Amino acid sequence: MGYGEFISLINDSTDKIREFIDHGNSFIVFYHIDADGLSSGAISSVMLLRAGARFITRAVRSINEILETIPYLQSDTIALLTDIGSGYLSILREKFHDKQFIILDHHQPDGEAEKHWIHINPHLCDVDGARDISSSGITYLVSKSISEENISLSPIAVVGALGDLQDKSSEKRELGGLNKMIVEEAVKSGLLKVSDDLLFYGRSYRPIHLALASTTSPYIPGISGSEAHAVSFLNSLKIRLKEDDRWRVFTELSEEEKKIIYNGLMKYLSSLNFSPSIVKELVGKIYELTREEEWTPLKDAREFASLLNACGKTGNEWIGLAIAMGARGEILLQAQKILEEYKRRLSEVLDYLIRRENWQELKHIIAINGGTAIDERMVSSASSILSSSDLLPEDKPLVMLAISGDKVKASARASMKLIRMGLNLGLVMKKAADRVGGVGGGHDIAAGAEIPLAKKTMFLAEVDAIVGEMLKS
Ligand SMILES: [Mn+2]
Repeated sequence: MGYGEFISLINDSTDKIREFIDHGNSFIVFYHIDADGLSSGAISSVMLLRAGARFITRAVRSINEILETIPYLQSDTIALLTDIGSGYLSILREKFHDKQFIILDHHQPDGEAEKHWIHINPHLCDVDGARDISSSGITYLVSKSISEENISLSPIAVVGALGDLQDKSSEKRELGGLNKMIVEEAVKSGLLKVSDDLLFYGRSYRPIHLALASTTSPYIPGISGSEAHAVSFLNSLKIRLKEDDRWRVFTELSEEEKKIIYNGLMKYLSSLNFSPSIVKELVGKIYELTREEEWTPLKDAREFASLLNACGKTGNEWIGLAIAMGARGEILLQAQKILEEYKRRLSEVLDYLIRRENWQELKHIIAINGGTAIDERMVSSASSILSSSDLLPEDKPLVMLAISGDKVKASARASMKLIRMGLNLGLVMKKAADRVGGVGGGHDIAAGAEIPLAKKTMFLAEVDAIVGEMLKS
């Protein structure tokens, strides 16, 4: 079991997908609203478009939207699920066993697919779906297997993987596993450039202090989100912010100046009693899309991902989908506005969170009860950022809750240390949600759930108990 088997699984499905297309079946592409989901949706759409298939697309926040839509589809319509689906195989089988599904997903599978469905998931071949490949990577490999011209989509697969933070567990913020293979394909085709540097946000086009203030991965308390603090920090290091009348950008700094900033951040963090080691997360691989303009957030694959995420999480999925499919011009300007606004709101949420007003330390987990103060669609990004800060203990996973209507949205994150100790958050969220009449699942390191509001306290108690149980064994 491994990469070879997984690639065969993909190749074996190609003929069947091609048959559906040739046979005139139409498709509905469901895709999840985060960066990996939008990238997967875009790759599937371009693939179907190029193959001359009839299709429509539909962004979804949760499995419920899919369950509600399927009964209204025409009988010859194939449901193509990307970045969602594997975690809900039993529900899908129970309700729609005679429908035709194609599921391209890297979340931990729950049960098995029907024999006549196409289910492509790395976990089926013992490939690590949390780190080695994303849904956009899977969708890309399928699209390439359908037609070689789809190699042009390889950078979008890289964007999706970075959107899911699949570089996070490596020392040098580098994509590994099958992701690395896709990176190499993209580089060979002249579509991607990889280099080593400090990962500041907007490094090639934002004034240095803004680049520093906009960097949230890793999260630097006091500086991330605060322009004024970023300016005074850089001034204290005597870094020149301007060249004549023009703001300098990060890529213009000398190696010496970069070193001064790096060491300055370490000192700054220790002075606040934070671990200086999180600065190490600033050093890593830069993935640049060679065909994009220098001054746009599409140049840097991580920023491309945050732009897609911002579109997806603000009800502007179609803009994100269009950008990932290749639209530029006016649409890109709109997307950039959405991104700026989203970043502003996210930093407000983080400001609120780091005041620790609603933090609760249970026996085995840290619970943050965001109530209605946190937009339910920001929970996932906020918990990712918090988990890359030094604000959380390494030996307890984070579970963040936000209320939306009569439902609670939960998002959980764990450290690599906990994963090595045997924690599997996907399983934890699934079990705990099951016990309170909700749905949940995901990856070992990052997972989520949606549960009834009335069961909030019970849910946290269940999560706490299951985590304790899992770490004990
Ligand atoms: Mn994903």
